Amino acid sequence: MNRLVIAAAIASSLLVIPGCYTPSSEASLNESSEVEGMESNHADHAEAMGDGHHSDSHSEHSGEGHGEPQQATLAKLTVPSAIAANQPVALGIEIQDSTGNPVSEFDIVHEKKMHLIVVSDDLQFFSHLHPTQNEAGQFQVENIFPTGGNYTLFADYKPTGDAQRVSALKMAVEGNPSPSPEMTLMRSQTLGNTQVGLMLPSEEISAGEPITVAFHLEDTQTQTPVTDLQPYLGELGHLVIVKQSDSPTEADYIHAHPMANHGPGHLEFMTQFPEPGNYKMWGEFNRNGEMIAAEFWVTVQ
Ligand SMILES: [Cu+2]
Repeated sequence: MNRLVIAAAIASSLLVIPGCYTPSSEASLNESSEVEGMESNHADHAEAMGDGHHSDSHSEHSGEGHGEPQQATLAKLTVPSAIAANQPVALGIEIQDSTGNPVSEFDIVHEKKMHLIVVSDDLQFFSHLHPTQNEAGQFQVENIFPTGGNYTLFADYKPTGDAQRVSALKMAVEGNPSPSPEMTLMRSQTLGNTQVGLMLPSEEISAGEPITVAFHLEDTQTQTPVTDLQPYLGELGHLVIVKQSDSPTEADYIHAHPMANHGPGHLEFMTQFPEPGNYKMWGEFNRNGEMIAAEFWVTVQ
């Protein structure tokens, strides 16, 4: 228990107010801030306890909720002690306040109380989950991890009366990851009957510069823009971006939503990349009930 209190105290000292970037009231952008000169990752606190492993993470204000109180929270991940690839794994996430008490009241954001983005640390695997709360207030969900290796879980949540935040949690799956394919800068991807094209203002992207990331979706049969996009979690699309690193942190995670509709099959997101590096982007769309997640790499100078 002592250790948790210490971790929470560290978290509150790390909780910085980022420069929020909200291009319009219709486009909300939850962007992680940078924690300059400080290690923002507490995943090395992971430990084995009794029936399973626990991993703690402090939270980072994710860019919404101006003027609201800023309480530090701690996310605590509980997973089985041995995790094998290719089988369902029960994940438990408890949010605690700075005194170690569970937080159980959350606001619904984009139709859910918690959004959980799971990526392998080589960014080959991506999954977007919605854990449900049990009676004790803990969030629970199952996931299948396709290969061994290290994974990062970004829990995105908003305690009632407080700011929205992101906590990065760490876990390992037995075995080794498959070799990563080469990073490609392909700008078109075909998923089922949908061709997704990515449009950037330029391939020369500078860190910290607001840019428009556009996706154009065409039906492969008719070669015309798709007209059957349905809202998914209250938006016509979601853009999740994670910076490539040995072990991504909250500061490496960006979640953006599209700006006002720009015509059939065309979606535009405003975002910015906090630092130079390679980033993987997943554009999520709902074509008449069929979920599409198109993935692209970008290099930022
Ligand atoms: Cu979600």
